[in-house]
Amino acid sequence: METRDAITDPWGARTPYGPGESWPVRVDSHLADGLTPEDVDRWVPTAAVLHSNGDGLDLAVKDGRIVGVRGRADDRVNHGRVDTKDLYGWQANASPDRLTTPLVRRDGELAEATWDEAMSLIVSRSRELLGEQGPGSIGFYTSGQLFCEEYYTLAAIAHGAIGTNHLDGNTRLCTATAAAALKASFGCDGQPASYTDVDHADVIALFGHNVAETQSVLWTRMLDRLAGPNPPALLCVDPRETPVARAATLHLAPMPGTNLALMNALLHEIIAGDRIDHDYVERCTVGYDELAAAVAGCTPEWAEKICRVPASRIRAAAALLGRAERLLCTVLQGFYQSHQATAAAVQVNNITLLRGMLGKPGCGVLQMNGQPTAENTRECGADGDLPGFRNWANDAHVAELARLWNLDPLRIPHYSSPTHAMQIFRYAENGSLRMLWVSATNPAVSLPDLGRIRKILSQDRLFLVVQDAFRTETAELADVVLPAAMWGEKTGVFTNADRTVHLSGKAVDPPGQSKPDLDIFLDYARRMDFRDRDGNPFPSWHDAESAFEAWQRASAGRPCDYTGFTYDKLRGGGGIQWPCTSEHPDGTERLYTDGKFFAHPDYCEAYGRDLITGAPAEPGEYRAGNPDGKAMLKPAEYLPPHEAPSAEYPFALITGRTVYHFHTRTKTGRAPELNDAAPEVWVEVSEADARSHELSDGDLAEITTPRGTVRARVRVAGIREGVLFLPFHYGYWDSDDPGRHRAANELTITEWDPVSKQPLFKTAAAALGRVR
Ligand SMILES: Nc1nc2c(c(=O)[nH]1)N[C@H]1C(S)=C(S)[C@@H](COP(=O)(O)OP(=O)(O)OC[C@H]3O[C@@H](n4cnc5c(=O)[nH]c(N)nc54)[C@H](O)[C@@H]3O)O[C@H]1N2
Ligand SMILES: Nc1nc2c(c(=O)[nH]1)N[C@H]1C(S)=C(S)[C@@H](COP(=O)(O)OP(=O)(O)OC[C@H]3O[C@@H](n4cnc5c(=O)[nH]c(N)nc54)[C@H](O)[C@@H]3O)O[C@H]1N2
Ligand SMILES: [Mo]
Repeated sequence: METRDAITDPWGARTPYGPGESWPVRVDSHLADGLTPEDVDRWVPTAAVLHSNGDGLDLAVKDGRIVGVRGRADDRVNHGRVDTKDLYGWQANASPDRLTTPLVRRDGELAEATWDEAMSLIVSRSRELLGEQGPGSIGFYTSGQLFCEEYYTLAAIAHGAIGTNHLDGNTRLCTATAAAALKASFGCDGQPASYTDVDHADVIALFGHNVAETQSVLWTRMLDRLAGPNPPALLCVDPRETPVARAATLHLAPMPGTNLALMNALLHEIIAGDRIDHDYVERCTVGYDELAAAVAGCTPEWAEKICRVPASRIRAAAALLGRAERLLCTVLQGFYQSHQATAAAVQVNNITLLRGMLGKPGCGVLQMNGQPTAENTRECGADGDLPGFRNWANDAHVAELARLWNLDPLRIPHYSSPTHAMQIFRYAENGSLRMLWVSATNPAVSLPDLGRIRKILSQDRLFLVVQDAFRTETAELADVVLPAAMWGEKTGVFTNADRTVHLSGKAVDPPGQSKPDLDIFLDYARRMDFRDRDGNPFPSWHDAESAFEAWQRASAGRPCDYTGFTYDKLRGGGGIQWPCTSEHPDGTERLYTDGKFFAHPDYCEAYGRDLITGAPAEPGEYRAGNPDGKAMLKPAEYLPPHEAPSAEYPFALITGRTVYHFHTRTKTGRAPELNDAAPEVWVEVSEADARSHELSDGDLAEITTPRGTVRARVRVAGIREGVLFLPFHYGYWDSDDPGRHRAANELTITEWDPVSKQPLFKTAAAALGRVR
């Protein structure tokens, strides 16, 4: 039974509403063939895990199996709606090819093993390495898809018990720039705005964000505003004609990698037209003069030459932004996975600040997340930061963490910022990192330049542990594979892109011997016999709820304060936004409503980095520039991408997503409806480029960069001339021809934004040819 055909129409029927009204409820549901709601034994509350929107859902359970989903009508995020992937993706849980036992490599082959064998191998290798080479030889690469409790536990084990600085998440590929941009402007991570701002905004501007396909329920909220009275104007900045672009009032299609030039021109126009809230800027910010000086020469005509967007359209966009009374901006991968990612994302914050569009209904900025639990990776310090948005360069913050953990502060590495993922892989390549424990991510498909990644991960000298629910491309390269329980099979909390926290309940038992990631991490800690200063077992917690309570203590007094939550309060609720404390027991809709920021030198998460070079600022420098902890207006000068189109590689190659698939398809590829909707990789080519290359829809094309070649079927599509788009969802084995590579990341480059260290998935130069 299903309430709508979400494959042919991913967004469903309109329920129009006007500004300031409440978004109407529409409950979507899908149950396995032949079942009706009366057949369901139990409904178990959770939220969506195939994007960052945090849509509230109930899992239908019958005879101990998940048999469907239903949106929660009372959830603040989705008012009952369910994204296409979530309607069908739950089927992956019961897939017959789930991992059910640990595997260890024997004589070159992965073979079934007991938990005791697998864990003993990991423990003995860890002990050897700690004895011979020290904590810096061990690294952890985790995810944006585990639960809060699991990240906090992993952060405690890595930073506290082992004392390695090498812990990061795939959030580095995903929302590292969101965090970096928020730190740069507001002194701390934490999303200022709320999804309810869509209900009030009169202008919504989307920067490199294909929300229609990637947070489809948030898009239905926008579509419903567009269909109602007094709709908002929509500005879309994307080189492709996405569904967002097609619905937009104004669509700017800049050349990939030129976002910062465009942003500087928009700022130039807003300042030249004096569309500025001078009182707000004076009261709440520092840095105005520097910003104004930096963009003084950035006219629309200057930007037109770089972005290849007509100056008149840039002016029109600036007028939209400049005249908005309630302006909501969103930013995502079109900005984040680029060479000046943080610098460009910060300019969106600058527009918000100049216009005083913060902390009021309909106003604000969503530096979006992508993965369902990426927010928790960052909060809990599993992402190359310390737990609770603590500042590694502030000794008082490190001392506080040491008190919480009852460890010597010297045990927690803080001589430099925690190692970012791209550097962790470099250390593995160089051989100084000898053990890498990968949880809930599939780097053999998702990291750039896969030829290099495969080489690194298959080295004999690297002991690779992979903890996943499936035998992924990465698991194939592992020394030990640990079978993990997934969403629906374990309990924990997670937080979406607008700070909404949900409790996700255990609906069914995990298959075979697979276990929750939390249990695996704690089992490792017990076997390693980690102890705190008083000789007690560390971490001191033992299950999800006690881990959550430990995390609550760590969050106390920090921006992401969870002390007002309990599991009971979250159970079956409609989602609550942090900070949630005894003073704000119902959570907090918007941050910075009083014009005060988390940016005071004693409190801030980071002292900032140079937006061009990424060099970290000294504490004294930060204090001198921002003694009162105001928001910071930071300019940056545009620089062209390193790998620009050339005679040999004339196209700009970008990569991204489709509405039907999630990442490397370990889940959506196992749901028949989703797999059938997009079973094979394709390449989007503009009409003019298709013509000049004698390509038509459905032809097999070859896309080549200096790193490799991929074959894909042509889709003639609305995309800028000179630009190619490949979805990155397809792993590197093609079932018809196992020798043929088809993963977009065969083509991408080993380079990253200097500030956030987020790799560049959206700038490479490529050649296009027809396969004859
Ligand atoms: N269906 C689906 N939804 C998802 C996911 C998924 O895999 N599938 N993944 C989730 C995750 S983890 C993430 S991070 C988000 C990502 O969500 P999005 O960021 O919305 O998705 P992408 O397709 O990566 O990129 C967005 C757009 O950036 C544009 N773009 C490329 N280069 C440039 C550029 O130089 N400038 C500008 N302005 N735009 C550019 C692309 O054309 C693309 O339409 O989606 C989340 N939701
Ligand atoms: N070319 C290109 N590359 C990209 C991007 C792009 O736009 N273009 N986007 C980047 C972005 S934004 C992201 S977020 C990454 C995503 O890249 P990945 O994180 O590599 O992608 P996933 O397929 O989501 O991998 C998650 C893995 O975790 C497993 N898993 C799911 N739940 C659990 C669990 O509870 N426990 C455990 N242990 N395992 C679990 C899944 O089976 C899956 O193998 O890709 C990045 N790579
Ligand atoms: Mo992501």
